[in-house]
Amino acid sequence: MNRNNKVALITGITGQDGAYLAEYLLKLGYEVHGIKRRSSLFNTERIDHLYQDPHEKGRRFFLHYGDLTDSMNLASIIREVQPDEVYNLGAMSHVKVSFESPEYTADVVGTGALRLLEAIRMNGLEKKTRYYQASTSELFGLVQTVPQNEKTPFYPRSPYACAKLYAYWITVNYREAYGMHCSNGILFNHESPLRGETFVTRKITRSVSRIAMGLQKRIYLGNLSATRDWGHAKDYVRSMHMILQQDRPDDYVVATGVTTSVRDFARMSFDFVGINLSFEGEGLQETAVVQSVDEAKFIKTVGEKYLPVVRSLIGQIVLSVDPAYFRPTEVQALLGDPSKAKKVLGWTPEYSLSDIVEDMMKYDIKLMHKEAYLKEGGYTILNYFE
Ligand code: NDP
Ligand code: GDR
Repeated sequence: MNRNNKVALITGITGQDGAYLAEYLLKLGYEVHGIKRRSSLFNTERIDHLYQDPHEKGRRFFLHYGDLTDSMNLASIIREVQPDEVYNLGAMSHVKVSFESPEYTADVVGTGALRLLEAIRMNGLEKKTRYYQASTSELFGLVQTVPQNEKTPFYPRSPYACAKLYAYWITVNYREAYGMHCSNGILFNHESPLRGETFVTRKITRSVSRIAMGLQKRIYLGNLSATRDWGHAKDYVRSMHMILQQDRPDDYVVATGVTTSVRDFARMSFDFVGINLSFEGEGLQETAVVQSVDEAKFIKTVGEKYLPVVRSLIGQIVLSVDPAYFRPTEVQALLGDPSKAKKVLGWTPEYSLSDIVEDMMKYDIKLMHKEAYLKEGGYTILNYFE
């Protein structure tokens, strides 16, 4: 290993943020180590472009098998890597799923943070290693003030958020008890083409692209009135790095200061391809019907070939509400106040919400062109059992 560079260890490196952060740190000259879980299928698609052949000289990217539920494994990786910076991004990160797997979520998200902090401490690295905890706007839950900043009281609304609450406080506690450089980034929702397919923004941009090409008829969503402060993951991983470069460890809200409803995110995504929607009805009966099509915009973004598809959508319902996607307790509205991050870190987001929609829609349209092409060529997903 080349020890002239700073060394970072990232848990959750195969996820959205892990992939962007790894790429960012490698560009800064870091040696980057990541922990990936063993899985029966490949799970490194987001970081395959960073892979370096183990036989190459000057290699700066390393993956280790591991899991946040396994303290011995974490301790031995920390001992081997001797990281200058640890970014704890690993998590069972889906809020709705956490209601179905609450104990596992608590173990990975809550106790997982403790295991990692202890692994640093027990290896005698508490003065060397800086620790970043991926905290979340979900901590604000049933919001007590608008907008939310570092002083806003927490009120978690899901097993996921309760587990993140423990992780937040154990990070603060290790800072105060052992003088460790431990910080929380309280990041509001951030999205990108690498966002997991079951989070609402990516579900929408994928579905809109599929509907525009006749691959899907309708999208079913849950609470359309929920509002989120959405930023771009690329902007947000920069803030993680900035937080660990401060002389003093601290906690920061990272947000854009703009909030938008799920309904409006869907409207913007359809609008990107020239499909104008009108929302009708209320609550579980709410639907979105295609009102008109801007054909020039559609041709520019999707292609002339699919004009017959989009023309046939006029007057059709393309979005409905399905109660299956509602949560037992919901976080209805989030709006962050990033003043401290702006002032102390000098962080500002570069992407607006329409830039994010554009980035995600362009990516998903390309992806669905591939799917449509394969379908037209008579190819379907390979079936092992044929
Ligand atoms: P993803 O869901 O995309 O990635 C989660 C990562 O954690 C994946 O690499 C996953 O591995 C890994 N992971 C899951 N379980 C374990 C485990 N038991 N042991 C080790 N690793 C595990 O999340 P994001 O990239 O979006 O988010 C990164 C972090 O930031 C998470 O902690 C999330 O809770 C938090 N966060 C995210 C926000 C967002 O808007 N994206 C906002 C605020 C906080 P695998 O690929 O194998 O599943
Ligand atoms: P969130 O993100 O719960 O904020 O957590 P998600 O995209 O799942 O939900 C955002 C809002 O959209 C509503 N919604 C739907 N959500 C999903 N997933 N699917 C649907 O069909 C749907 N319809 C409406 C939800 O009810 C919610 O109000 C994300 C995760 O990345 C967390 O790990 C992170 O901590 C927070 O963001 C900040």
